[in-house]
Amino acid sequence: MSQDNEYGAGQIQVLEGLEAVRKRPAMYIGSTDSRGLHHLVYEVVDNSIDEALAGYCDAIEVTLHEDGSVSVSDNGRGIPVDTHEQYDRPALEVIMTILHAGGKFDNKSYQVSGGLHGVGVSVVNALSKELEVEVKRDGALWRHRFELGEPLPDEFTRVRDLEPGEDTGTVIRFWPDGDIFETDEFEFKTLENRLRELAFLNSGVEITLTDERTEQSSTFLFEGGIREFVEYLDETKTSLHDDVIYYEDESDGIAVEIAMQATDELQGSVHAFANNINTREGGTHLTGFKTALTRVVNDYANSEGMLSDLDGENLRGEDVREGLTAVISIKHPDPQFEGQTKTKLGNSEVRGIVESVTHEKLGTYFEENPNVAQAIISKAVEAARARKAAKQAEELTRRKSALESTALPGKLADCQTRDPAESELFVVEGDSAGGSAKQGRDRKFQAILPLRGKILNVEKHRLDRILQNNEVRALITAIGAGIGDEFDIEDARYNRIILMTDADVDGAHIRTLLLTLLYRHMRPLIEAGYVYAAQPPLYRVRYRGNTYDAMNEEERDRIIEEKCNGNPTQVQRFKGLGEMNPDQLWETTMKPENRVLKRITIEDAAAADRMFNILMGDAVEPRKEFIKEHATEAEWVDI
Ligand code: 0RA
Repeated sequence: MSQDNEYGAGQIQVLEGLEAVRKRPAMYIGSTDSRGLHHLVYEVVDNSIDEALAGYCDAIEVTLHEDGSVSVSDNGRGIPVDTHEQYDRPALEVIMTILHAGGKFDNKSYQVSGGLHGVGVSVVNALSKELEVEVKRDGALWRHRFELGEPLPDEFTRVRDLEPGEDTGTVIRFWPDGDIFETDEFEFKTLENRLRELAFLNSGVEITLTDERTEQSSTFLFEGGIREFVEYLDETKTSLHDDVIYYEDESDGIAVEIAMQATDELQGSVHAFANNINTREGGTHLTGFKTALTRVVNDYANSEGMLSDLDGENLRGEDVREGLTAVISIKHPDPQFEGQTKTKLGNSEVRGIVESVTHEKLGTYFEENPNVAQAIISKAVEAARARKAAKQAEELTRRKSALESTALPGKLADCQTRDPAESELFVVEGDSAGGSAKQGRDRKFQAILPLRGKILNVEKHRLDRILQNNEVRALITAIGAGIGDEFDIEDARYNRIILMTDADVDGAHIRTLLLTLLYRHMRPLIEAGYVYAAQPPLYRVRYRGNTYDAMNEEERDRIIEEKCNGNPTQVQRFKGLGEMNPDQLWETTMKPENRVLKRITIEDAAAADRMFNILMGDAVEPRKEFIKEHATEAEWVDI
């Protein structure tokens, strides 16, 4: 170790690097909110995954400690502790303190590092109050500690010799800096979802998450890799064939793995990953897959004369992908990430590689499994027919049709302003609540659309059938932006669409039906943050002439305790919106100064897809489980 009191060139580089990270953390980890906080963990785990991809590690353990720290341990080779020649300092220090140094050490073929995180573990170090590394290698256990990213030179020690047969590995434990992050609360579920995904994407690596705060623990190990990922995504669906279709190949140092399964669902989902990063914006791997899939299916269908019903037309990609669940995972030595969120794969050579692998392997699979090919093609032909029928219906429902000006639904009590930015649409369950809402509202900017009973379950029907439903049509015309391919958010007549349903099981069901419709067919509304759930109070407490409303039982009890000396005059439970008079509804649920709205967000397309399947599909048990688990999960906002 050459560590003297004067700063060497290396030391200056370290301090400048750490300072840059601490000054602009968002540049390195995206944000300093909960998402950024969780990125710290992913960053450290990625290093262990790299070690696994290099073939030296098959177990990773993530632990959430009670003191707010997180540790990530692996059984890899251990971070090198000898002197790094270029920097003339311990290699471990270089990796932990110099930006982007991690990867320069050896020629690992695929590093996880990419667009989303992959900035290197030194960034985690810079953003941690304290960080401790324990390495087992070269016959000993070594420990090194850092504060705010800076090495504590006296705290790099060889602790003890390894026992004979003792495993090598690395443990990195860090305490996130509370001055940097807006929150210090790690969420088990969030981490669990990402670690599960990593375990699917890296078969044979066992990943354990332990929460010492709650004594929860999950272990993921999938020998079947992305095949099991597809089975997981399709857990509640009916598959059209027994085994998941799977193929893999490597070409020019680029590894391609694809798993897929056709189901009897209407919704399909293709999830594309590059170097373990969920490329939500797609890219060349996805394009290559889609092109080849459509071609292989059409080639086979034509050779078997299966397209005679389509007036000589070929199947479109969207027909073929109806009900198809697929996971594409590629690993590339030098991935280029593009797009707004850097989640679009840009490498142009990947397109042709995925295309030809798919063409060859899927073509062969179809030849060898004609029953599967035929099941997939029959489904696609049916989809194509429905698509043609829907096109006609869609055009009729389009706002900019000749009917437009007079076509607003009769039940809509529209607002006076024509400025969408100010306008709100309350979609209300039932005519009686609709009546109260109409009387209670501020008609300047609040419109009311009462819907009667349950709308059609859109998960179960194709668009042509959905568009025949009166309640659905009323909603589409009121919003005024079309639907499906024709949807244009620029035409939305309201920038807030507020679902106001009863706080009971029926209300939750209707809200879910509406959300499914919006999610499947008007998704930009959700993405733009235009969709909200109203939160009517559940309880009203009176005490000596004062009235207090409570959203839930805890709040009710707190009010009774704090405002009523434990002795309220009256506690009323609102059973439904219809029980409130117009004034109460306005004061508690509609008036902007008082109300609490829950904004509906789509964080994770894969999770959302699963949710809608579980919630709207046929299987009852998973649905019950899911509702119990996620009952309180959305984000609360005051608007
Ligand atoms: C650089 C070189 C070598 C291993 C690692 C980094 C390494 C880093 C981390 C971070 C967490 N776990 C890790 N495991 C390994 C390999 C040097 C060698 O033994 O040849």
